[in-house]
Amino acid sequence: MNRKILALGLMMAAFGATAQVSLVNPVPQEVAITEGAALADAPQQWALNADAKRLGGYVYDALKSASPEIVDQAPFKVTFGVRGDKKIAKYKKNIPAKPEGYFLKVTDKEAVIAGNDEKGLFYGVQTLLGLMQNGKLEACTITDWPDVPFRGTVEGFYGTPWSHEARKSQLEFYGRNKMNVYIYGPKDDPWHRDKWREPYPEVEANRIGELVDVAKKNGVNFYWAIHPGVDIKWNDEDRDKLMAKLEVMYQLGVRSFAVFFDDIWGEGAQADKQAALLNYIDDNFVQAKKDVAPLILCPTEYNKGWANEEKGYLRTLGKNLNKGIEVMWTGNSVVACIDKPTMEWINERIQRKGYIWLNFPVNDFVRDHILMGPAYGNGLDIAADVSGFVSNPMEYAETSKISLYGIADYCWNMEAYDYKANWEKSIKSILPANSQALRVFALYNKDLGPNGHGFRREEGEELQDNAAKALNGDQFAIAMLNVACCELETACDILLNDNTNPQLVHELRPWLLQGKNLAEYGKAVCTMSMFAGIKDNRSATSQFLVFENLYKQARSLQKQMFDLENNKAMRHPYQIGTKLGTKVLLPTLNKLFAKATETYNTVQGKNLDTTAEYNPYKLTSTVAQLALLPVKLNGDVVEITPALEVINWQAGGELLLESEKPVTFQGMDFNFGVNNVAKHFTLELFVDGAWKEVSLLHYNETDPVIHTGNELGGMTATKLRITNKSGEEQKVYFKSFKFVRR
Ligand code: LOG
Repeated sequence: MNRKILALGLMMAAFGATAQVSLVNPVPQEVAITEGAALADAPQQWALNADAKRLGGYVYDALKSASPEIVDQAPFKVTFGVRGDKKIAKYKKNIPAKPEGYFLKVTDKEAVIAGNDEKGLFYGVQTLLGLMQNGKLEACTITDWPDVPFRGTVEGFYGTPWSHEARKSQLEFYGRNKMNVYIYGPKDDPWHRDKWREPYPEVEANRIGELVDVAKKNGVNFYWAIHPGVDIKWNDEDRDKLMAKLEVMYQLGVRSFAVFFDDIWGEGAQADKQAALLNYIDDNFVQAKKDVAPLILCPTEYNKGWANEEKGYLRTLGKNLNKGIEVMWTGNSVVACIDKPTMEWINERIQRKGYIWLNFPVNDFVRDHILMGPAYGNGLDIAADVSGFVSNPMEYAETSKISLYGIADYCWNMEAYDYKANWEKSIKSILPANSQALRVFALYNKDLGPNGHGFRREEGEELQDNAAKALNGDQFAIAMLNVACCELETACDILLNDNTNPQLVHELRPWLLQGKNLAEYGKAVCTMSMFAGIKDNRSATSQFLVFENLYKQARSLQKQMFDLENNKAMRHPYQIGTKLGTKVLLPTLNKLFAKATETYNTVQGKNLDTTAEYNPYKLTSTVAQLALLPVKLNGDVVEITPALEVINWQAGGELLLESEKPVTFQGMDFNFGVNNVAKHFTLELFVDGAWKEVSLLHYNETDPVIHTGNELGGMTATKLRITNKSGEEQKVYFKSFKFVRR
């Protein structure tokens, strides 16, 4: 076991859960609890003691805005400074010589915070505040520094960008949890991507200026990212436009920049051109200004799965890019945990340490799920192999904090990272007033469900045992599943009425309502399971809670869940569904439903329908990126979940959709995000044992939507396939696919 963890382990053993230091996030590197010193009430008043030059600036503000009153003669003295300051001169040797490091000493009479640099001092202040979270304080010394130099988030998802308020709240959260990077790059901010050449309108511009200020106050570097690759021309005109836009952003106060080339192909995707542009910005802007942070590049081949070794895109970047420029990396695939081998692989190619863009807890490819689980699975041994580590969160900013709390801890003190302990702490810190309810609810919102990236998370392990036994008819296990459903319902109701974190409740609301449906469904199914095989001796008139009524109730709840998923006001416009408990609870309940109904049918000689969740459609594809996309049913509309990245559809590659029963078609359209692409694909329906081609067309030259010819209406088939018949690879998006059945 590592020395640091051991030290912490002993300390925890001695002081149990009350150890004040266990409240601090991220877990500090080195902690010593002063022996024999008991817990004291945290002082209500502080006397500040520092060199004159420290009595101003963001660290001073952070100290002043903390709850203790600042009183000159207060008995509790807080001495603070940065290496070299007179007031902390005698602690010089205690300060770790590491960027952003600090030394903190707490006794019953005073606290000393000595930063290796100003940021270190800021983090020392955060630790002191963290230590006093529940009104107590105990004597200890802490020596602390971050493992990863750049830690934070990239607002880089598709979907509704975060609100201004949400961003400010994030920046404060990063400050408290010692994250120092926020990269602004929401895909659906027009001035980031589609209108990258144009300046922001005044209102938006002012907001960015304000965010820069809030970031500074919280020790966060605000990076603004530009995404020019969709339509950039590699000429002087576009280069100058890009430089002009950066200059406008500089005037707003931005001092850190990133350039993104993800999810594009063609002209914009050339490594040598990208490197030349980045170098130009570096030489003529970053170096010239002198107060601008090193540039960050998000490459087009940003994960190993997409790296084309023959064409050598990544090696060209590695060779050509100026040394100081950072290169982002999402790992072995778009959505992946990061490990040592992937770092070794990429670092060798880009000739620098990769800057991690972790696609978690982002849910833009599984918008029917909200993700409240822990951040786990990344190697605990990669601190020295990464130059930075940022997480791409969900459009649900407040809910994302649950996982981000873990990212902060992981990046700060990797080897000591305990994701389970961190998650428990996180839940408590995000909703202290109703943390138990939040915890219960979050248990059912961890996994992503089946998805195009095949990325899954643990969920429902605590139910596994009872779930298996319940399916074997164990009555106690069924009762325990029933208890779990009661708990879920109670948690949903409590949270729906929570007024301590309205933003969180607002984000969770569709899932809370669905959680209540799921819980009620579970209760009905568990009761059905109890009644299925027994004889009810009550007189007929007093029997209402009998199997068949419970069966009707369960059916009704299945429908209510479905209706809620398709409720226009509630569903995400882009991807249907509001799902939870999909890993263990819901599938177990569906199996129990079928089983209880079968038992009842056998015992009573009835013929009730036993299917719980029915999806008669199956998708398969020889195009790897399409093979895992879920198919969704919405009344008579059948949709394939969209993909967000560039699809490399190989020559002859096909997408096959099969139905259990023959389908009579009313209409169909799909969108591959490219004009005039219909001619490269064929659509065929399997009718009466043979494939029949259906014509494809665009209504006009500038509309990427592909429509089918009139002959489709009324055709009946059991399967359909779309094939790339062009003889060469087609690069397309998979923005939508749907058909309507009669
Ligand atoms: C995008 C990102 C998106 C994420 C997850 C990168 C570098 N780019 O497939 O904007 O949020 O995957 O869907 C991406 O990850 N493309």
